[in-house]
Amino acid sequence: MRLIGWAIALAAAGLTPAAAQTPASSTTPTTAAAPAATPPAGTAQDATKPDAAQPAIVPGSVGHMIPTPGIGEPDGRKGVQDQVTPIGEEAANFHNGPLMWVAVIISVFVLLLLLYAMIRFRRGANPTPSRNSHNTLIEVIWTLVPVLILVGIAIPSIKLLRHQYSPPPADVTVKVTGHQWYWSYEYPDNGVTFDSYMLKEASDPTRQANQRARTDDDGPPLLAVDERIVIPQGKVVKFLVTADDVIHSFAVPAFWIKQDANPGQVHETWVKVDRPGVYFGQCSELCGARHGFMPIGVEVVPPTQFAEWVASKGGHLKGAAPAAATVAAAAPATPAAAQPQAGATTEQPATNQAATAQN
Ligand SMILES: [Cu+2]
Repeated sequence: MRLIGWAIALAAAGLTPAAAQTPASSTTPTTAAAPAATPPAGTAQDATKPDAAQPAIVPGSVGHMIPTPGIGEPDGRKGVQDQVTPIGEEAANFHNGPLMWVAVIISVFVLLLLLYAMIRFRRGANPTPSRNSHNTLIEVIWTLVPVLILVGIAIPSIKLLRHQYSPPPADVTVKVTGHQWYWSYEYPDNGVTFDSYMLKEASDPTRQANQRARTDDDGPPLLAVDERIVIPQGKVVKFLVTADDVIHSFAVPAFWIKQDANPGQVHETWVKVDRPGVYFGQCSELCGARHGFMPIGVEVVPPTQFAEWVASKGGHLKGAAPAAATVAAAAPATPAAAQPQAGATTEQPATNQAATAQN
């Protein structure tokens, strides 16, 4: 009984600071209402981001393009997803062509060799075993042939790596930060920043009242997100990948990218997608309890629509002056409209802390 008492006291002591910190670190009192302090267990999404305050979602509009089944998402087919980047096409062709054939031929050859040895040299047919132990010619062959096969594989592999790691100059840069358990994205040249959470099912008991439920227009279950990365079609997009807590991994199979997101390090990967559409990925590093619930949604749109999307997020095109003066002038006129957007970013650490404390 005394032990249980101690356990309860310790648990209370451990929980109190986190609960006390939440309101203290909230900077905007208007949005730091009761829900921020006590999000229900199992909720990773920002409780202070009421969907009602955001513009209504129009399926098919930029940022909410309807995915094409079988493109950029798993559809039950075996093998790698259809690739939509030059690197992805080169890698998939190499994998599905030469590599696969080398693997199949070696496997069949070794199997036949085994069967031959089992039958030809079985004990029944060889009452007096052979005492041979060396054959120089065969030994030279079985050393040399694998070396030649490996060199044959290495040459195109290194060429592919060179293409992968010598990207053309970037048109758009996106900084990707992994958190337990959501992603945040920043377009440093465009002044756009947002967080991206998985959309929960309507039937999910952990979904909060202010969280939009997933629909089929958003994408498949466990892959659909509330805010997608939007990138321009046919442009070189550089992803700077990092994390703020543990190791995550930023992976989108249709782009052939899988980049570890390490705290304190910035890794780089890039894509150039010519086909407009929606492409899904997931965190691919076992990063904690809700590792399976931090999907990635990327939407590729024509450059003109990308510019519209950037403007709709309050950003500006690369090289253009930030619209700070316009925002400052507009802010006093519409304080109610400006507040939730500012709150959404400043409130984030408080909510993370609370959500993490729940685990
Ligand atoms: Cu992760």
